[in-house]
Amino acid sequence: MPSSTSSRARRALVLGLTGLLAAGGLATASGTAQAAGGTLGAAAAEKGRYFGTAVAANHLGEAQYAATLDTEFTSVTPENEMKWDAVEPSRGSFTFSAADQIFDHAQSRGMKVRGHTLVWHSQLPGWVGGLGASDLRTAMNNHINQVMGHYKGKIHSWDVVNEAFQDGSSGARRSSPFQDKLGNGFIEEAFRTARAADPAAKLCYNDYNTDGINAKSNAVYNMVKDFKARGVPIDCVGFQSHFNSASPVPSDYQANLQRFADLGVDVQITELDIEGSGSSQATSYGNVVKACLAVTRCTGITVWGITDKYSWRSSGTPLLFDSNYAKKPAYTAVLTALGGSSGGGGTPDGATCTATYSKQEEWSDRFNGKVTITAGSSPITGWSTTVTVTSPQKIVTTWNGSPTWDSSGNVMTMRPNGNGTLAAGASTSFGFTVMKNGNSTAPAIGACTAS
Ligand code: 9MR
Repeated sequence: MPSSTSSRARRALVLGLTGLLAAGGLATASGTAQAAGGTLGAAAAEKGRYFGTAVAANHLGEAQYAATLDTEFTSVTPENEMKWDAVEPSRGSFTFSAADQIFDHAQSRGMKVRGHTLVWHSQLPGWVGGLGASDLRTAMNNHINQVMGHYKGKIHSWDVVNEAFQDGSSGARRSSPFQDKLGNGFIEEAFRTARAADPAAKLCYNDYNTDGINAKSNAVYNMVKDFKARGVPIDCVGFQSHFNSASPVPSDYQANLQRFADLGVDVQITELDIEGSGSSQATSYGNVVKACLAVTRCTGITVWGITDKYSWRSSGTPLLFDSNYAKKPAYTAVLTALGGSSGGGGTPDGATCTATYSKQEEWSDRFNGKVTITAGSSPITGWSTTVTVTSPQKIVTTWNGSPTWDSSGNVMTMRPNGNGTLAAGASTSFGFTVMKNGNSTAPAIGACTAS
C-alpha cells in the first residue's frame, strides 16, 4: 500500500469502506501480534494464574477499551453491575441487563468472571435497611439465591461478603443492616446459602486494608480459621490491594497472603491499583505480582480497571494503561514479573518497548501527534507499533519512522527509520500530521513490539 498521502480515488474507497471497517479496526488494534507470554493474561496463564480487570458495561462500546480488555485480560469483575443496587433495586425485582452485558462479553471470549458482590453494606438499596430482622434474613438469602442462580455454574469466584470488618485496631465487625440486625452469624449464613445456590463457584470473603498483617486482617484471619474449623464453606479470601503513598504495599504482604493460604483457602488479589507514576509505581506493581507468584495458592490478580481515565480514583493514575491506553512502566513491570515477553516467540530475551502518545501542535484543520517509543529493561534493535485514526481523519505526513498502511488507510504501522536501536530504558519518537476532516479524536496507539 502507498506509504504517503492517498489519492482521491483511494480516499473515496476508504470512505466507502469506513462503516464496514469500523469493527474491523478494533480487531486490528487488539490483534497486534504477541508472542506467547506477551500479554498480561498469557504470561499469567503460563504461571497458572488468571490476570483480570474490573470492567464497566458502559465502556464496552469504546474501541480501545474493548480491544485492550480482549488482548490483555483473562478474567473480568463487573465494577458495579452485579452489586445489590444494580441487580435488585426494589425487593424481588431483579435486572441483569448490564451485568449480563459484561458476562456475555467475557464468556464469549473465554474469560473467567468474578462475581462482585452479594452482601455488602454499600451500594445497598434503601429498602434493605428498612427491613426487620426476619425479613432481612429472607431478603439476604433470596438475593444470594437469585443472583447466584442466574449465573449458576458459570462464575469462577463470588465475593459473597464484602468489607464486613471495621478499619483500625478494634478487629470488630462493621455496622451494617446485616450486622446490626442479624449479628455476627450473617456472614456464615451468607456463605452457607451461597454454597447451596452454586456449588461450582468459589466462595470468597473480600476486604481492603487487610493486605498486611494488622488488627483488621487478624480479625478476618480468625474468622476464616473458625470457618474452616467448623466446616463453614469458604474457598478464598480476596485482598483488594488499593495502594497509595499513605497506604503503600506492606512489607509483609506476601507473608500475609501465605498465612491465609495456610488456612486452606485460595487467596486472590481482587482490586489492585497503586497510585503514582513512573518507576516507583512500576516497582510496587512488580512487588505485588512477585508476592502472588510466591504463594502457591494465590490463584489470580485483578486490577481495578483498564485505563487511568476510567479509574474510580483517576487523578491518582493508579492503573497499567494511561488515559490513551498506552502501556505504562507499571505494565512492563507486571509483565516482566509474570515472566512475560522474555523467551516469547522470536524476540531476544527481555526485548520489550512501550509506545506513548502525546498531542503536539493543533490547528483548526489538523494536528500533529508524537509517539515516544521507550525500550524496556533490555536493549532493543527494532520496534513497531500502530497508529489508528478515526475516519474521516487522514494521516498526511510522517517523520522519524517508516510507515506502512492497512487497506482501510486508517491503521498505520510504524517501524524505525534509522532509530531502531535503543539502549535499555532509552527513547526515540516519531511524528505525524492528522487532517481532522471534522473529527478531533486522538489516535489509538497499539502495543509496541520490540525485536
Ligand atoms: O470502583 C467502584 C466505583 O465505580 C463505585 O462508585 C464505588 C461505589 O462504592 O465502588 C467502587 O468499587 C469498590 C468495590 O466495589 C469494593 N471495594 C472498594 C472499591 C472502590 O471503592
